[in-house]
Amino acid sequence: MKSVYSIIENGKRNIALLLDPDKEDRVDVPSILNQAQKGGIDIVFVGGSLVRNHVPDFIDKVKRETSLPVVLFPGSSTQFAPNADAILLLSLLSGRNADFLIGNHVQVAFRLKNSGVEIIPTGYILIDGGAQTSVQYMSNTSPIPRDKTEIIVATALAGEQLGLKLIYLEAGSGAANPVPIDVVKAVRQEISLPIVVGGGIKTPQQISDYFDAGANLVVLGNSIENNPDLLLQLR
Ligand code: 1GP
Repeated sequence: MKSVYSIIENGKRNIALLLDPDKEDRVDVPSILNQAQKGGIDIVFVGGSLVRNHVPDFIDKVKRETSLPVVLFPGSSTQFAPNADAILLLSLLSGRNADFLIGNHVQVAFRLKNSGVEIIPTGYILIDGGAQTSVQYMSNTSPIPRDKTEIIVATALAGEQLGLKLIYLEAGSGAANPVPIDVVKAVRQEISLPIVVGGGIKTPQQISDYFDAGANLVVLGNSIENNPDLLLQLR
């Protein structure tokens, strides 16, 4: 299998489907994955801010339904799963909470090394999406105000300078206001790393606007859970 990072780095218009293991009872995961596999989705992300269910079991179920790469997008080190194809090793750059910059990483470092899971060091930048998000509350950090473009760009640039491999611009799950297009453009102008955008994205037009602005990967969670037919419009 190609490395997940090379798919993100070389793909110009990739879409990831985010599945929350705790929503298994409410969402028809096999049918969504079946549809995703037919086209439109390139990568499956698995994770959530607070996960009750056993993540490795959920990943096993996902892998039975799809051959798409499965990437862990963890809310904390407790969600580590050695059967993922890759992990976004997130440093929450917008926050000032050491646990989410290095603490969780130390907790899981040996298990991660022994698992052989592909590691994608990711600068995770939370941008105000109009309401308090789970990430914000759980990480005890503040998002960057959405009109502070310079601070967002400087944060992404610092992530690149630290040697991270990916910048993730996040408005928060179900955000009323997704990441502004101009913010993506401004970050694109300043850094050369691949850019991921997620949070509150609902329409094919928004997705295409993000790609035009320079994003490499757009993440969809709630919009597909609530309306799986959206997958048909992504091909
Ligand atoms: C991924 O957290 C987001 O970055 C997912 O957000 O569920 O709103 O698509 P949505």
